[in-house]
Amino acid sequence: MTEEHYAAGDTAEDPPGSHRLVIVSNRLPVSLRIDREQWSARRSSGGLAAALAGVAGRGSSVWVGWPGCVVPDALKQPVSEWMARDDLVPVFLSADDEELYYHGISNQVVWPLFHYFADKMEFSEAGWNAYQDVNRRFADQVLAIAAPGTRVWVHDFHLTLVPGMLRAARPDLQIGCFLHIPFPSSEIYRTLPAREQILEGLLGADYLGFHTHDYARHFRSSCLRVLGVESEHDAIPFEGRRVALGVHPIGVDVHGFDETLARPETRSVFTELCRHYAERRVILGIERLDYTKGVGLKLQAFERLLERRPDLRGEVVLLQVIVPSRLDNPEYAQLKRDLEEDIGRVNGRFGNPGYTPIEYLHRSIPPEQLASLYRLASVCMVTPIRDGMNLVAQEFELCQEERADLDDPYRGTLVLSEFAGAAQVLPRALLVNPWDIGRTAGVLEQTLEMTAAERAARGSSMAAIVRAMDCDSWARHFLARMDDAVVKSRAWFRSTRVLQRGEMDEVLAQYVASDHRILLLDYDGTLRELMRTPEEAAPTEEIRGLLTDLAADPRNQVHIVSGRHRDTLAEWLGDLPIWLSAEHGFAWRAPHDTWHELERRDLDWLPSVQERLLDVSEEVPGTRIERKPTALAWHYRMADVDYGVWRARELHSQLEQDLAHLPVEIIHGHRVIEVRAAGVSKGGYVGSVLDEVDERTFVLCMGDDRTDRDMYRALPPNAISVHVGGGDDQTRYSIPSPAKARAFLRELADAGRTPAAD
Ligand code: GDG
Repeated sequence: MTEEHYAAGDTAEDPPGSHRLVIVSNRLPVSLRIDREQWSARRSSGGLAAALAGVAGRGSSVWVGWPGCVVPDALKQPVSEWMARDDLVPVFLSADDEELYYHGISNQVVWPLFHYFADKMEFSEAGWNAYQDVNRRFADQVLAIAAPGTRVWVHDFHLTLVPGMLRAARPDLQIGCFLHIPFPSSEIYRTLPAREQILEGLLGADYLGFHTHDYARHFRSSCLRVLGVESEHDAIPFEGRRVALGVHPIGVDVHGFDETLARPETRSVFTELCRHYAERRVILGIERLDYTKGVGLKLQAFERLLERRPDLRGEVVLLQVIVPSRLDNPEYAQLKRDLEEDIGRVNGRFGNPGYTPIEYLHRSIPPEQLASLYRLASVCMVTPIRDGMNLVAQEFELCQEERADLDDPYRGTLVLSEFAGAAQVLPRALLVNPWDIGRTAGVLEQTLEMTAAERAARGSSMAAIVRAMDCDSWARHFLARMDDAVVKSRAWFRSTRVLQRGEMDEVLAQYVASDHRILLLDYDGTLRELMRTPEEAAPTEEIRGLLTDLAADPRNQVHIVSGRHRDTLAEWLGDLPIWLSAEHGFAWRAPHDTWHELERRDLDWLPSVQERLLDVSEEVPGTRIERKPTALAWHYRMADVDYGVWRARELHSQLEQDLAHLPVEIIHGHRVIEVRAAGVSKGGYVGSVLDEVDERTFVLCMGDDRTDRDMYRALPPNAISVHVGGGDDQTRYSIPSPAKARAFLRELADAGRTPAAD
């Protein structure tokens, strides 16, 4: 067994925050160009590069990413060396990688699905293999350079598997991950073929950041519905770690925009634009060519405005900039054609010599022009169908700031889709549902007629927000919260008492040294994962082999101590040389022997409770009753996860009240509520097994739910008790999952066989 089985996360001794930072994103902040044997690179400004400039101090951080083009083998080494001077570490992708990992999965599966365009998802096995492979290469590159305890910050949807890969290889790393796009509702998310892998990949992080609370909430509910992992509002316990969640709406490069606006070139561009549009009011649209951006709906709303208000024809212009993007994808090329057709239609209907209602640019514009247009526009229309944040909305408010003067008749307003993350940080924008064309047109009318005082009040408050939440403070806050999360996670990890390698070695030494060992093992949730139906949890060959090997050692007595019906245990495990205790200790048998029972109890209550539970199972789909000689169990593991928990809590408290006078005990276990005859418990069985043992006997007891606490209470002080899964502090140690519990037992079985044991 390897270290990771036990030591998931607590090995770095250095305090968080004192390490180099490794930034990992699909693209490096430079674009490389190769021309025969020559190469050149252009630094990207704005975006992530600007956000991280403050935290990624020179020499104290490195950036791992794709340089943006295929680099011939002969140039890889010199390019790497050349980039290393700027703390950049390239991950080289082939043309096939670009096609499959980047276009295939990132852009044609994750991007559409996470923006709620499930019908555009095009999943392929080949694409998924490439996505995993490229994520692995990014992770390997990080592993090659990260010193112990390094902080690693992974960005975005291209690299969702990287946190998990890093965690598996290096529990010491402090891993943060930020998703720049929305996280969709679990109803959408669960259509993704690789849904488990992506969640598990992201859950490799110590700290996971989203733009809005909604996205974090959707992530939690996907973890619950897809992985069955329950969470708190700010954290998800996963495989013995605590993955913290944070909400960090990204901001814009305030400093960069201030500088651009102050430049003389920008001022002259602005003056020229003012002169050109002196007679007209400009409604501005700036977006990358993408179906998520809702440009088609925006054009319709503008068309509706001109239909309704002939007086505005000739007076307002929609200036729409569409930045070329992904044009090698036929869908994007088609989108471009569709938009151009719409633009042609509107211009044909309402244009005149000297007046073109929609002015359209299909290209990127220089920063001076961008800032000047933001400053000039009377309205900025940002109406995406879905958008993680949308920086254009914030940039517009920032550049309008100097128009705070009430007398300025041009102070612009922001019309913003409620489906952009930006709507949550700019609540004083005029929020619209972009699908509602009529109302969006109405809001445009309203904004064109709004008083200067109202425009100024709305604008100033939003500009102040944008200034305060700039991208530099976003990065600093993220890292500061990530440091806190690592500290908390480590404290939590210690409190979970997850069995560490050193402790495991002590347990092994005691086991090997003992001539008499008693192993008391619960079955469901301990040896075997909880399955959707109780029947599906039949023992695997691995489990049967494990129990056989443990029982083969004459020094061992192996007991399965379960709440299951005796017939099930006999059918599944009756042929093995082990003891079986069924029905929570009511029935038991020695290896290959007949069953013994406790004295019959007062069971008059059984029929009425059964009726009661039957009523509830008829009402709650996916629940069922299991009848045992002295108990009744209501199982809800197949019910809807949320609804099942809700009804179970209600049932539990009602039964406690109504059955208080009867000789019963009510136990809420793992997705089961059990009503059983009082005085029957696993503790009674364990007590009788341990009646005559002395302190030299090695006693190991493993369980996973509350019914197992009765066993722990009956143990002698030197016994080794182990809780499997999260959330119980009644045992000496814990192990995160049944798979790891089996690995632990396998190590015992194998150690018992080594010559040292003889
Ligand atoms: C993803 C998420 C999230 C645009 N045209 C020109 C130009 N731009 C600049 C804008 C702005 C940026 O590009 C676009 O940012 P967005 O936020 O609108 O959108 P995505 O690129 O889709 O980004 C998004 C973002 O990540 C950050 O987390 O907000 O939701 O999808 O800064 O100014 N810049 C120049 N010329 C142009 O023509 N110079």
